Amino acid sequence: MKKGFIFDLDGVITDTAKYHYLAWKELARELGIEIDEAFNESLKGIDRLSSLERILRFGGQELAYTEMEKAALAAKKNAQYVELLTDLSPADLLPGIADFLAEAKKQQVPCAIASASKNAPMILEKLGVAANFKAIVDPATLKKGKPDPEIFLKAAEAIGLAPAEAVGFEDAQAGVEALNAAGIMSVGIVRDGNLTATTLNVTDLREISVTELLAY
Ligand code: B16
Ligand code: MG
Repeated sequence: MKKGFIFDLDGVITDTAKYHYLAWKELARELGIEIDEAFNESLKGIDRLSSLERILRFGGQELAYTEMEKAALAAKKNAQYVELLTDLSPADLLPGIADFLAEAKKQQVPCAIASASKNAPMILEKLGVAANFKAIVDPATLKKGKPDPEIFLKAAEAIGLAPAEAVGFEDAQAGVEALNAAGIMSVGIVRDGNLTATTLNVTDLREISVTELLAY
């Protein structure tokens, strides 16, 4: 029997990956690096600075910038990303999320957010679902990002659950690996592409109910 849910944010609750992509693409272009959507897939679930480092490596520029310069480049990308989120609203929740969260609340099932995004609290406010989460793990407190299990273990602990009592939702392979390493059941949200090593995959949360998942 499961007792609570842990959600990734980007690609599970809302689709902000397209805005991350636009902001990274513009920054990369300024640095003389061209990235495409296929490359962008490898950035999903990866924290901001690590994403920048992957882009620099991809462009053969991994040694071109100091730590301070990299921090400034990451901040520049984030300013552009945040601007692209100006009009984010409850209409941007992915299909099935609003009903699923409402049902979890009705059944008093605790929910947590385990996102690599430092913008998560602001995004959840704009989406109108911040009050549905009992805990949001602060990614600034993590020693390691996904695929390390730390973020999901902290999320389970924050809602008072053992890993085996939680269900995690992820859209990125790095996140699925983190869930598996944490010993938390994984539900893959798969729209395009594929996720492997999940307990089950769905296109969106209209395909599975709170009650069905709690019975696992
Ligand atoms: P920020 P998730 C991740 O969110 C994104 O998938 C990833 O592309 C992004 O770089 C990362 O958050 C950090 O986001 O720059 O807003 O702190 O999928 O873990 O919810
Ligand atoms: Mg994600």
